[in-house]
Amino acid sequence: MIMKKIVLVTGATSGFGKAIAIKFAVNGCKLIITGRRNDRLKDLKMKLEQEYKTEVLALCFDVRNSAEVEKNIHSLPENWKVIDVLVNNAGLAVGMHPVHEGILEDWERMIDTNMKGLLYMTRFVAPSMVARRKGHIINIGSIAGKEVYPNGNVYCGSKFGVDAITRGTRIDLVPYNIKVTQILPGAVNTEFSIVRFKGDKEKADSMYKGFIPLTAEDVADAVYYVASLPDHVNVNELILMPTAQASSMHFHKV
Ligand code: NDP
Ligand code: 8X3
Repeated sequence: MIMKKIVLVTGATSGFGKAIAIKFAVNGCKLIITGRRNDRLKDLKMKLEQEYKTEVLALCFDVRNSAEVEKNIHSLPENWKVIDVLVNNAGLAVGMHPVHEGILEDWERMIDTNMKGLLYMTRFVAPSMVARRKGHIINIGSIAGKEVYPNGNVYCGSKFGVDAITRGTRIDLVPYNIKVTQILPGAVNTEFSIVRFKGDKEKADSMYKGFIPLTAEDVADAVYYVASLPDHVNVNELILMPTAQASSMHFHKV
């Protein structure tokens, strides 16, 4: 079924965001793709336009900068202003230390990106949805937003924050017919762990040894599923795990 919607995906330069953009493009949507790495945005825009014959607007900005978020959303061209689906995906984990050894700069990056960035995007996109009484906000949380694990302290805190913000957003926007969904994946092998371990690819790869993690495409399928339901149906939250992962800390590894 062709879905004629305008979908904005943050963090589309890698991992889930890129897979989500492709999934919606394949299904006929117009895409607004965002991220900080402009070369990757340009490559993805070209791919989506050429392979899937869809229209794409690429916006390069940092979600942590509220002025940049406001400027980019408020200066959208007329034919891109009606955002039907906002996917708040941009996010990261940086560092993995016990709290007494935590690196303050890492904490700021996680909290500013995962919580404040998501809030800024919502703050500037939602008013047009409210005015139209229509729209869908899909936040990418994590199993780390339901269960804490050793040395996950601040990342988990930021995702518990996403969980609370998502629930609060749903309550605030229910009078305006706006759907609010949280997708909470378990382990997915993207650039996530490379960022977490600051470029140590060996350490990143070791996280996914001995079991089959989810792929970014599995997450994109779930996001597309919740976005394609009838107008009167909303998925509040969807926890998506590898079959070999029972909880944040319980893996069946062979
Ligand atoms: P990736 O590292 O592959 O992608 C992260 C994306 O976020 C990139 O496109 C990056 O773009 C963007 N991003 C990061 N910081 C900023 C910023 N300040 N401004 C704008 N964009 C930013 O990771 P994943 O695809 O795996 O992660 C996507 C989301 O899923 C994150 O919120 C993560 O917490 C969550 N998640 C990941 C899981 C996993 O196991 N991989 C499991 C559960 C949830 P750029 O660098 O170009 O700005
Ligand atoms: C990413 C999954 O378990 O590494 O959100 O925190 S986990």
